[in-house]
Amino acid sequence: MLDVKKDFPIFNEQAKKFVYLDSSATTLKPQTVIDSVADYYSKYSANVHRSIYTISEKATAAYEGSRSKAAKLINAPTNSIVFTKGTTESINLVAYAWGRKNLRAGDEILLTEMEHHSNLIPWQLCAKDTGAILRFIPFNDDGTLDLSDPDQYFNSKTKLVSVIHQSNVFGTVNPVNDIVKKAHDVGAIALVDAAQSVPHQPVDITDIDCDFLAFSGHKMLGPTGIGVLYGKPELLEKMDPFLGGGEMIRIVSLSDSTWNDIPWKFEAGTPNIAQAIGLGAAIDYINEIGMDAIHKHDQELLKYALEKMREIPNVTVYGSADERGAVISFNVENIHPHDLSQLLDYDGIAIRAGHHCAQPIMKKLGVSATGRASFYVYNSKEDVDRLCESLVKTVKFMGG
Ligand code: 7TS
Repeated sequence: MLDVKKDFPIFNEQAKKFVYLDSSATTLKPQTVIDSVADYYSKYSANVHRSIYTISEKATAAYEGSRSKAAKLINAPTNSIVFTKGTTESINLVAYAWGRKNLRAGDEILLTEMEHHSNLIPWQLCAKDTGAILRFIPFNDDGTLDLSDPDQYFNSKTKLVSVIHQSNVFGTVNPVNDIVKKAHDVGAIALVDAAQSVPHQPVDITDIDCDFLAFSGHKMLGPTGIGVLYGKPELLEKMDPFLGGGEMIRIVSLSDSTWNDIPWKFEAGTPNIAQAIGLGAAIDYINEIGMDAIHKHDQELLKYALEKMREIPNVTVYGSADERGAVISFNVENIHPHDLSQLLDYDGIAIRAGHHCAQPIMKKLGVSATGRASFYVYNSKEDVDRLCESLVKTVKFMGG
């Protein structure tokens, strides 16, 4: 098991022993990431790509260095990495810059029933504007996708397939390689929402062969306000810009303009420089531990937690896919997850309670909300023990 709590200053700040189990929402930040952001602001806080003086060149080099690190992490060419605000903005970028241009009335957009709202609402808006039709691959009781009859979903009308790689509710790791292949077989393009997978397992875009892939820096130890859209360069080249403004142009006249090369064509205005630099430091930190070691650590914790939680009476765990990440959604009989979360907080344990931005999943499960514990590099088996002790106490308190 990894032992890296000492790298995360938040654990020193907390008065009582703090157990953080909400990494699917956002992760804690190691000192190296915090230092890299503070360093930029205190030592070279210039704008990027526009000035020829020392600290500006240093800022540009650090910003572009982070792009190379993000590219390497998913085995992509550097010019295929567009910096965005996060996964949500990455998907919206595709829905506006690719979707509005390429989708027509009657075309089908294929999603799954287990999407995060950020991979659902942009396509609802796009469907309204274009007349395209939304279709959904359903999920089974165990939280896996029902791909038993793929021809029902993949057909000549399918133009875009957009799927969540790892569910933020069930933890299920979906078979994205197969899904992308099926999309390509019917001539559709494929987007993978990798917000929950890139931080937790090796992801190689040459293996998945997706056309677009989106993830967020803050879910992988980096700052908020920075995310990535990977796009196949030939697709990015053909797309019009998403936002217009400074730096995304080449030549501007009063009536017309031409565009910068990719990826800068999609980065209008002053970007989130400090955040991008912080993401680079987060990737360095992850690489130092090693993604395989992170995945192994997560899996060991997940197995331990699942075994212990399933033994607690009156606790229902949702989802039981064979291949899954370290996130567990659950409910305790007769107690609302919000109340449960508050009771756990009295014991210094932070879980998420709510619909997890996946209301259609809640509806299908027949619940309004669930509790959710999610794990990352700084969690230990002791954290799981603390969660389970607190759950047992709560169940007893509720008369279970
Ligand atoms: N896609 C998935 C699979 C997610 O889990 C999230 C955030 C997003 C997209 C959106 O990412 P953002 O960085 O643009 O906000 N998921 C969660 C969660 O599970 N709890 O809080 C945020």
